[in-house]
Amino acid sequence: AEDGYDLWLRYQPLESAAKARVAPAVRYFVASTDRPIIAAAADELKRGLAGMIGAAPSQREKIDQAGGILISTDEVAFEVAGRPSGLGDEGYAIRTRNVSGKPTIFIVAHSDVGVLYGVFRFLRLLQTGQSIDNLDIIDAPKLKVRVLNHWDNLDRHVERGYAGLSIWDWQKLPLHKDPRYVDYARANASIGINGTVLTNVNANADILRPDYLQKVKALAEVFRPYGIKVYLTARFSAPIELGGLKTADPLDPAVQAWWKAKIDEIYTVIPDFGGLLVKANSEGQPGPADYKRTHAEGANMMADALAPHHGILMWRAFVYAAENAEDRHKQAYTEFQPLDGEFRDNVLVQVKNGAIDFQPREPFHPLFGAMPRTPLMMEFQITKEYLGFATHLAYLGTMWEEALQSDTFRPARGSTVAKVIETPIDAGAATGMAGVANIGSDRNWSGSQFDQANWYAFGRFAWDPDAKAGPIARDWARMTWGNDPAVVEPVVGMMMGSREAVVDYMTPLGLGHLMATGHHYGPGPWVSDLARPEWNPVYYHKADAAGIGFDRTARGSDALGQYAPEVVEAWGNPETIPEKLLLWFHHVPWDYRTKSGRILWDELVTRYDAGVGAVGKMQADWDGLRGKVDTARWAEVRDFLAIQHQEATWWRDASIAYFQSISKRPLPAGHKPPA
Ligand code: GCW
Repeated sequence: AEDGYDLWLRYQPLESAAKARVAPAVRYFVASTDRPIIAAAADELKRGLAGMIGAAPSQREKIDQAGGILISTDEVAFEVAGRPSGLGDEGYAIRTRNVSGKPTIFIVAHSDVGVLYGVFRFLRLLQTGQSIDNLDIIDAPKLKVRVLNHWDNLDRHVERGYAGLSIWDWQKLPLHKDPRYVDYARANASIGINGTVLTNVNANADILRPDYLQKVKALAEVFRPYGIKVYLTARFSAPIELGGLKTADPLDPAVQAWWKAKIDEIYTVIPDFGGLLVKANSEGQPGPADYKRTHAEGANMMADALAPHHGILMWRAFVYAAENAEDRHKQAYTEFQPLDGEFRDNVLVQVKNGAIDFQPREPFHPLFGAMPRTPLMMEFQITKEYLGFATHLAYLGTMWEEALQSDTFRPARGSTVAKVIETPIDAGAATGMAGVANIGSDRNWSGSQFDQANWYAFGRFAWDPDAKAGPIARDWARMTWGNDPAVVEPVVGMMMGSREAVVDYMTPLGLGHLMATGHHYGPGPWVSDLARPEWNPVYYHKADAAGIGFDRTARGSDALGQYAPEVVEAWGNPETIPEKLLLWFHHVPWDYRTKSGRILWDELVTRYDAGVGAVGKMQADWDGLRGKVDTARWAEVRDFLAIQHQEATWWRDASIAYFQSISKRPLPAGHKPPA
């Protein structure tokens, strides 16, 4: 059905010429399908080829004729495939080799899951219209832990979810396993995701109860053949809520014993359980600070209980406190940086890409590069909490590439955020990336057709943080909308400009956190009456008669001082900071001369106009695809773009009207006031 359910695994029939070329090369396969992961790989191969060339390959005992695909982890296969190196535990090689004169495609890896990834890669070649002659591909993930974070509550409400209820149907588990769980696992494995945290970081301790663990076990069984481990969130006060203890103090022996017993119990039920994710002392969550203990003391207590099982603990650095008057930008660094080197080996500190909160644009988080003795993992938000939920089209690949390619200058020039997270702090240390999922029980999974691209791109960046957003968009567009260049080019063009459009109509020139209160949908730059100062948009833009922007230089909050000296130097001066970050770090006069030659006020208005204009352009591009893609998906995208255009206009007009009441300046020539 043309409803988007199949995601990027649509396996549409190839054109007849391509079909004729490919078919003789993929007539049969050889694989040890008695192993569950290899069986899953073989199933996918059959499904994909049946869809694309109209015939599933048969299975044979050995390579004895032309047109074979050998799927293997065996030494002999490696011998023939030429012993490709650099595969690691999860990488793969795809190579064409002659076996007694018969051209054969080898998909080899050192592990079953590596083979599974290789098969998905092979299918991607066909899906994206590439040749499968003389293959010689080697690929391996650069990060070890590649996980989704579901902010899913046990009542199936998804915090910041815009795609319906949680797909985890706890009431019917463990006896009923929705077939969707398999498709979820396939989609994730196809992009290399190897773990999933099932529950919300604003955790409910009940997930750790024995009855829920049976349900988690059922999900783990579905995911195992796809190389996906389950993880859970742990509420720090669970020893009180579930264990009946008086305290959750991490240094209390009874608390330590409770966690040890609980974690042992989890591993009895789920032997390959991945580990725990904790949000502590942030936005009202309990944590070690309640007992005057540090984040390291809290994390280490749980990490010690996980270590004998090789489990990991992901401890979030997203903290800011109501009683703390320090610039919110600074708080995570202030609390965590001094703890560098104090965390156990199996702890990963999970850091959001920016220091505030998943804004359309933020500078990179100053913790990256600043904790060389602590494994830091990246946290991106796939769900678009601050970027127009599921209706606004915003491809996040460009945003993630921008964050990952930012130079931290720590320890030296070229130490990009990507390098920081890719480089283990010592041999064997963990590395990782987490993405807050945008998945729900909507038929199309993500709430819109184009939001599937963000799930897809997240997997690709978790596999390779040095990947580029453009080629990822192109692969996704081909797999999702077909290989016709008349479709691919406009779709990729729309995607690549889409996030900048959102920045322009919501928070141009380095503004941030101006969304309406609570739900974060639509403009609210005027809001100033919330109890906590750092929840009010006025705290972030600081517009006054003189100008606009948050002075975070040494003259102001000095959040800038948390970055390396090279960054401080470049960004400390309004003339040398990239203009897209200007108002994040500087309070600038309304008549400040910007790069375009316009004064700041005129430039601001021009940016808002550009954002709305870019959405109009996307609408026109999409109209041009009528009849070139299926009607159902086309119409949905058309409608969502209409919503986006209406709301981009709302953002622009409301923001300009509000800021004009402060700047008291005339609208620049060329700006059309609202009708
Ligand atoms: O982005 C903010 C959200 C909260 C979220 C929090 C966090 C899960 O508004 O809904 O809580 O961040 O990341 O912990």
